[in-house]
Amino acid sequence: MVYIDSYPKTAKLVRSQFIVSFVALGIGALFGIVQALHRTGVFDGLVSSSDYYTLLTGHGVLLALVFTTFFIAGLFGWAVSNTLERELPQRIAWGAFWLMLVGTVLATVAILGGIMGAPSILGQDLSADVLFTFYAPMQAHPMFYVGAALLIVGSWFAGLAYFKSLWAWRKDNPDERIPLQTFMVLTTMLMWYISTIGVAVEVVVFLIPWSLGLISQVDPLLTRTLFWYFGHPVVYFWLMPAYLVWYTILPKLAGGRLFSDPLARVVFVLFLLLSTPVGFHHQYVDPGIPEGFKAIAMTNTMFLLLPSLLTAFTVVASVEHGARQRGATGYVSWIRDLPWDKPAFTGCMLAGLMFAAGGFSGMINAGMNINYLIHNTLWVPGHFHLTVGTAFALTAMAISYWLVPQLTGKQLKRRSVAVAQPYVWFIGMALMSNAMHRAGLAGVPRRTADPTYDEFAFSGVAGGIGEMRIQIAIGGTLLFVGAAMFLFVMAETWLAHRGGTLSVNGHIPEPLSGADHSPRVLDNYKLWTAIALVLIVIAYGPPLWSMVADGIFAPGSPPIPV
Ligand code: HAS
Ligand code: CU
Repeated sequence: MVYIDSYPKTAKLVRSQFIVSFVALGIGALFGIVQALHRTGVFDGLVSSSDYYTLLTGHGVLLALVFTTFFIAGLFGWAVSNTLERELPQRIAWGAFWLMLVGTVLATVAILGGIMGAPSILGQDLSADVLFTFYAPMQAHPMFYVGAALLIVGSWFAGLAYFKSLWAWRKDNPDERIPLQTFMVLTTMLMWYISTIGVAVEVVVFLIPWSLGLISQVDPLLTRTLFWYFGHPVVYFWLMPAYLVWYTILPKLAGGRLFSDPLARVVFVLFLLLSTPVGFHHQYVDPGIPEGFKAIAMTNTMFLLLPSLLTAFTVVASVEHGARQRGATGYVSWIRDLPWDKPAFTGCMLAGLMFAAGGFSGMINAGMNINYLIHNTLWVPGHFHLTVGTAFALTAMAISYWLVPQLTGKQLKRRSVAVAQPYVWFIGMALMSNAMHRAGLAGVPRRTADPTYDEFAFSGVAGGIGEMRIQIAIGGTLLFVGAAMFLFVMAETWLAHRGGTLSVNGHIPEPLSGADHSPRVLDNYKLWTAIALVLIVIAYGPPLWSMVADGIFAPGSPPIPV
């Protein structure tokens, strides 16, 4: 039976979440092309350079925070209901949706109000050009922070709906292993609960009172630290849903089965343990954090490469297994026999391929000494457009080609556009992110509307800055076209009439090595959460203590001697 007929209520919820997510994608992509053309000097007549930062904030918030969170909530809701075979508890799940939506609207209005000259609220003009990392000392209108807080609290309730489903399922199935997709969802959510505490404290205790004028100052180092405590794990909150798709759905699309359920569980547990005690790798240049603790964060980060490297091997092996099931032979030529005409498959594969490059640039970021070379340069946006902007975004779009028909009961429309779309994204991103990486090495700064300075010539790495800029502009334009193609296919599919039997179904084949091969301890959430907390206390305890010991609102805690 089609998903929409088995779980009509949750299907409606997931559809609503996807609609918000896709609207955010459309607006965010529009801001993206405006920026790409502005900062490369190709066309800077549309917005002023001071409004550039507001658009940049809108771009980051709508894509990295809203498009992602709503899509993930939808994907997770589908995965949990489908594998636990029950509707999500509706009141909590819809409550979560509305909280997140109200939060999103407040934050977006606060950002856009800054450009549009909206009326002042609470005695302050609307503005939020604080970028998607929104830490002090830049300050936004309180509405922005309240919106951000609601989005996060909403996501907590979304998680509660998954856990409640598990508890209900457990009563009926006392001895069964947690189905793999649900296991992945819950592990991700536990990581999310642990890490969002940091940003929640930052926003509620510091930024909201400060923006309301209730307190006169905050400690920038402390609020940055609380932000990055969350700011690294959030990237795995984006990555783990993509991994859920690559592990559980991609092998099926390739015609095969996942290699190993136990290994997939180990990978997710490793993310739960290691995602958080690494946030200082975003603060290598911050004063006031002892070098030794930065080195601990670097070491943990290097360990954190392990689950992704395991994933690369397992997912590729599972896809190869699929190709061989379809009769492929040869060491390399099996790649030819994969279903490259299925947009969901192609999108996930190209997303994975790009993530291999994005992961390697991440390793470079993580090296404490090489980080000084690329920090705050265009290299970093180059890195994260391969990771969140492709590994996540392209996987999300690709899997929508497979999922939305099941959520609506309608066949995918405009299939030829859908087949071409991942390639357009891939080529656009290859141009843009490669040029961004190189421009970063040449010293071109990130977050800069007009990165040209009188009497200063950026030294070229290969080719010239002009050549890199034009690649960024062309790449950015292709990405906009790619997003538009995706939204066009979605709109056409959504608006079509239901009819005919669907060519897709949500059945997930058993892995070659199944859950019965997985040690039971892997499902022991209490144990893993406890270890994760201990690692966090070791990594963050002393430096955080030194930041708060001189008063929590006072900036400039003296550095601990090392
Ligand atoms: Fe990162 C900055 C380090 C992963 C996102 N990162 C950022 C920022 C964002 C971001 C948004 O250490 C900017 C924040 C800001 O605004 O300032 N990152 C890492 C490391 C990893 C990493 C070590 N990042 C991600 C992921 C992200 C993401 C995932 C989003 C989803 N990142 C950093 C550091 C900074 C940073 C520093 C700060 C830089 C600075 O100075 O500001 C690792 O997790 C990466 C491990 C991944 C691999 C690749 C494995 C390959 C796979 C491919 C499978 C293949 C398939 C198919 C499926 C080692 C899994 C292939 C098909 C074939 C046919 C072959
Ligand atoms: Cu990070």
